[in-house]
Amino acid sequence: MASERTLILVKPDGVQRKLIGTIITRIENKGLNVIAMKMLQVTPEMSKQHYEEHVEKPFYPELEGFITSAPVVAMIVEGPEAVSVMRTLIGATNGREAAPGTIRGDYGSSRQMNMIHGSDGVDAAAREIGIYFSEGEICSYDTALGGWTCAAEEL
Ligand code: IDP
Ligand code: MG
Repeated sequence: MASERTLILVKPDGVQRKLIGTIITRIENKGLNVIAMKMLQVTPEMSKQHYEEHVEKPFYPELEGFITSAPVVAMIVEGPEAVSVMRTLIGATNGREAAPGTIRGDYGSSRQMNMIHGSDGVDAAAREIGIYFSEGEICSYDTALGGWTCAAEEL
């Protein structure tokens, strides 16, 4: 089981609703490591890069307006199967359909204002991390908890 990295954003609605701490706590409680983090304002150019698969879709102008409307908190999260573990923790895109217990299921009811972004695959994660972070901003580390959060044979 490979250790993976994924790009997580607390989106503008999450920052405005003061959910930064709640969302980080959910990630830490799951046992994953936050290995890079910063607050920034996404520009229209960054939005087009990040959401390249959606740029031609009818909802893209709304999405760009939303993601550039206020600061976001960007993070790189690392751990065993971090990409799919985070997608499961985040829940379905539409908060009205997201399962209770997921972040989107517990804190929101919107399809657009769904508080958090998580990369949908390992390749997408590598590409998205490159948009938000330089190599020097990444601080990968081992924790003292080490083998108590995941058995060695699972890694
Ligand atoms: P995901 O964030 O669950 O991967 P995507 O389908 O990749 O969902 O869409 C990216 C983001 O675009 C969503 O998280 C949401 O904020 C926004 N979005 C998705 N579909 C719509 C829509 O139909 N109208 C407006 N915004 C949308
Ligand atoms: Mg997506």
